Amino acid sequence: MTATLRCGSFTFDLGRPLVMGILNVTPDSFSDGGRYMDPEHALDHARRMRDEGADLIDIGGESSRPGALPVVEGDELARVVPLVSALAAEGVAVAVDTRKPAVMRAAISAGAALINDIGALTASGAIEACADNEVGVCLMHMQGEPQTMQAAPVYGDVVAEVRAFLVARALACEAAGIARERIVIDPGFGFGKTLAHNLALLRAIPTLAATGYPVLAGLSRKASLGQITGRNADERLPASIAAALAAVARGASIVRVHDVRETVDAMKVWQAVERDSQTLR
Ligand code: 7PJ
Repeated sequence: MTATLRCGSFTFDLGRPLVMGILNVTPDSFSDGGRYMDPEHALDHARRMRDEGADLIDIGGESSRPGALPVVEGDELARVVPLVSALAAEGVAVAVDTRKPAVMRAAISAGAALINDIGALTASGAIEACADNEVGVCLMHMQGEPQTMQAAPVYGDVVAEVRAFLVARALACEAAGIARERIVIDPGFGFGKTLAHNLALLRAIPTLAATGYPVLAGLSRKASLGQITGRNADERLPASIAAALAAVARGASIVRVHDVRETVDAMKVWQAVERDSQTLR
């Protein structure tokens, strides 16, 4: 029997890697800012990712790219909630990328299956917003705040610090009544981390997975891949696929990606080689 992830009305079997498709409805995200501000365009893109095999669609109304400015609550609600309602009504498992308890509550009422918080539910009232219902939660590590986090990230032992933070947050969620099967952890690649920190965390995914919580890896198009390859954000698809494969090969359960079709193909090949060799005919 394999592990499962419960989020809202969905139960995911973690015996194969899940693919989360990114839908940024922000004017300023680093690789696709401004492209999906029109709700019909955003819905089309979400439906395309679903049709391409995304298990979850992650909707974000506040950019968290390095240097990004905060968004006022009303704007974030107006961007995100109508999309959550529309997609949830179509049976899509919707994640909402937010740090604000009011947005969490509205998103959950609109049918969101998972709250994906780059602040790991540290805002006052965030854990409570998620606790008294069945939503899943993704707890991400970040050092500092988006506006300044890439200035000079410093760690003694990056893996130990990130792991300890994530376990502490997960236990705080469990203490508030969020069942273990509803919790995902994420080292937060690029959030207050140098390339060396990101590589150390990627290599340490087995250590993170050993906590028993499923691990989400978000490396798609990120700056570290640009540092390695010398490519701009819109030329980082091969690098992103390599990173996603490196993550699942080390035990990541979910990959958060812009390019769903290509990533799903890569996951299928990996799955066939690694896991399905007995059952394929
Ligand atoms: C992540 C995220 C990530 C989780 C962003 C980007 C920046 N949520 N939201 N993990 N990244 N859980 O997509 O490059 O890595 S926004």
